Amino acid sequence: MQVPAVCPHDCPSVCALKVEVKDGRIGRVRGGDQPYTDGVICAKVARYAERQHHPERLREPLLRVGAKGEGRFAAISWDEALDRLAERLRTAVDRHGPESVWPYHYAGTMGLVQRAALRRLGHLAGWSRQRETFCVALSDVGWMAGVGAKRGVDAREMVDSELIVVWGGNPVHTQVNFMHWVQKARRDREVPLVVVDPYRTATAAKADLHLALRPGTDGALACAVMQVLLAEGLADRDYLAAHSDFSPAVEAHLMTRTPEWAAAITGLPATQIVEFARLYGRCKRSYLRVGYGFTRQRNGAAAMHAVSCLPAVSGAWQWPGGGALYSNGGLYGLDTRFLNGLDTVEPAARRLDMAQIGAILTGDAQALLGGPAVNVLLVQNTNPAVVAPDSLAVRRGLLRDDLFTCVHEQFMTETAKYADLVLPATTFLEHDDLYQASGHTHLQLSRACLAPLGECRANHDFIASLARRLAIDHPAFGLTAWQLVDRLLQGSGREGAEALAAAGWQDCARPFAEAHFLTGFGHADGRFRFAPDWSALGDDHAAMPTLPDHAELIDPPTAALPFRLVAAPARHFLNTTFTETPGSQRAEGRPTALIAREAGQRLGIADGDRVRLGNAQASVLLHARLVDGQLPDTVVVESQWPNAAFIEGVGINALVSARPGWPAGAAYHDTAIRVERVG
Ligand SMILES: Nc1nc2c(c(=O)[nH]1)N[C@H]1C(S)=C(S)[C@@H](COP(=O)(O)OP(=O)(O)OC[C@H]3O[C@@H](n4cnc5c(=O)[nH]c(N)nc54)[C@H](O)[C@@H]3O)O[C@H]1N2
Ligand SMILES: Nc1nc2c(c(=O)[nH]1)N[C@H]1C(S)=C(S)[C@@H](COP(=O)(O)OP(=O)(O)OC[C@H]3O[C@@H](n4cnc5c(=O)[nH]c(N)nc54)[C@H](O)[C@@H]3O)O[C@H]1N2
Ligand code: SF4
Ligand SMILES: [Mo]
Repeated sequence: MQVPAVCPHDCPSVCALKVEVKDGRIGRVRGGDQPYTDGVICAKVARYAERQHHPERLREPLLRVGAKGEGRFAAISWDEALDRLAERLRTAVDRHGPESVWPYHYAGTMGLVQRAALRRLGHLAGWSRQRETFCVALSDVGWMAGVGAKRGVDAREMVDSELIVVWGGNPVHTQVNFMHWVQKARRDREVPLVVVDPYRTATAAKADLHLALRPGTDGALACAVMQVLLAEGLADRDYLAAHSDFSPAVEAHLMTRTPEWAAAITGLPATQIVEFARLYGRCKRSYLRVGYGFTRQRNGAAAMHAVSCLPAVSGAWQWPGGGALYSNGGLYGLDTRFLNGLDTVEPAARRLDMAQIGAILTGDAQALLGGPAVNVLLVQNTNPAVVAPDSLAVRRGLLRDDLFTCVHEQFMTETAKYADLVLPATTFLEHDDLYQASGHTHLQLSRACLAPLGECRANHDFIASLARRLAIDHPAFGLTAWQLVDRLLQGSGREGAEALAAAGWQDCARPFAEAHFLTGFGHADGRFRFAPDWSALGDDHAAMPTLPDHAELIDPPTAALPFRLVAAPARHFLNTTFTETPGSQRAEGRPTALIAREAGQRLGIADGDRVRLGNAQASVLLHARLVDGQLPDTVVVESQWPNAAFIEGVGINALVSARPGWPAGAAYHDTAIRVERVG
């Protein structure tokens, strides 16, 4: 039997799936018929049977019996687990106050109901809140600064585009359906593909033009492109006057940002910048796919704003196949207050920065915002021992004797290994949920097609039973996930769950004029902003450029740390999800530092040598591969491998500092390092 489902993982594609189900097991997973998915999915989810039926799936609650982090546990019942957890929570709240409990959650499943489970309870209990800084904190701010609304042009429009630009993202790895639509656009026509990325990614390898710039310099490149457009008559001045705040002051500023100026910052030849600018200016129907990667820099918000100015200068927004897409996250307009437990309370608790979990758990007063130490950490949907910056500090924190950690997981992740209590979680094939997408425009429902494995519980079910133990009352805890989906849809003025299930999906794409912002950008005056109001987006914005620019906020290379590290996503993992499946492990090989051939030769490094990457925070030992297509001072490690996969058990995020970009947000690809050959 083939049943429909939706991929729950944190990927812009949010694919519709068709899953073969027989006798309680799944076979091959294929792409569904939903128009954007169009039958195409990635290899790692096609072989989801490996993950779903993995012998190491967690099946029962586990209580730590060994030392912290040692990984020795004994099975206990759910009743005992919930009793112990509730008791520990009550003690923490009595002794240290509700803010000593930190619910810590991220994007293991993107399903709206299951993802919000821990947040829902945390808000109602008055526990510490979480500032969500792993992924979109910098990119959102940069996009909102100019465009003012979190949506963009439908990628399916690329069949009308004259030019496709992928800026600071690697969709061959991170969003395979986007490449499917690129291929459709290029099948019968010569549509050039330009990729802006510090290394020759699998996406860049397909490009007609690859701009391999220095990480953290995208603002400079964007400004120089605008300079050429303005200087060479390729700007659309009528469009600028009608739809933006463009002014003589903006123009005078941009005229100083010449290709030669940008060449010195980006490391790109000025001639290549001019070549790209002319191509962009001449192809009016240019589609700009803006990635997240280039915003994982301390100047990420400024860089995003500068790049988002391009289709306003060229006027590309007006044309079919023209404009830009960063995320459609703001398209769906769902009212999530009830879902998040925010309909009855206005939580006043402090908001801890999730990326600073290392500093927070090790007692840094500033990171704790002057409040109490964290005494109970409740983890769901995330693996901070690997994915968070400064991972050695995270590990030190998790080892604290006085900290009680409970992890709700599908697998014994490195975070779970440090826990006192590990609870087994269902997969998306075992629970119901509703999905919206950042990379397309469809709302989709997914229903359980398998019984929960062993004693696994869905996020919502576990949290609802914990709420009952804690006597925290809210109508959400009395509803099933399906009923919550129904309530969410109807509470947002839509038809209910049954209707959506019958339809298969709902396409929420806006009509052309609205999707292209011809009826107005997201600001009150309807105009795109070259001069952003940063004060509306964060505090202490003095370091932010008042006009599109390169901001010197990055971790700069020095004589001692002359290289810049990009810790980019791997193709066959999804963050750390799939690091447990044999197919993905085989396809990825081992943690590898991609070093520019020229630099490697200078340092006497050969393919397969062991190299040590280091900075003031840590050092990481792994194997090297010499590559072409990146600047000599760029080093790339595709990850996120478990820490244990590295030669000394110290993973790549040990090198990444938790110092945030402005106004908040982890800077995963912004790290100055040294490189040493170990042999
Ligand atoms: N296979 C796979 N798919 C994934 C993920 C995964 O880990 N693996 N992760 C998922 C998640 S959570 C997310 S948020 C998305 C992310 O998807 P993307 O938008 O692709 O963003 P990133 O993954 O952060 O980075 C991708 C690219 O950014 C480049 N980059 C880094 N710094 C710079 C810079 O300064 N300038 C420029 N121009 N480029 C830079 C990197 O070299 C890398 O090629 O993908 C999702 N999909
Ligand atoms: N070096 C480096 N580090 C990065 C990044 C990078 O590009 N480079 N990217 C960053 C980004 S963009 C992000 S979004 C974060 C992602 O960080 P995370 O959100 O932590 O992503 P994962 O590592 O995939 O961990 C998700 C966990 O949730 C579990 N899970 C899945 N479904 C469910 C469920 O239904 N219930 C429960 N209880 N658990 C479930 C999975 O088994 C998995 O262990 O990583 C960040 N870290
Ligand atoms: S991980 Fe992304 S590309 Fe793969 S099936 Fe899921 S949504 Fe689609
Ligand atoms: Mo992410």
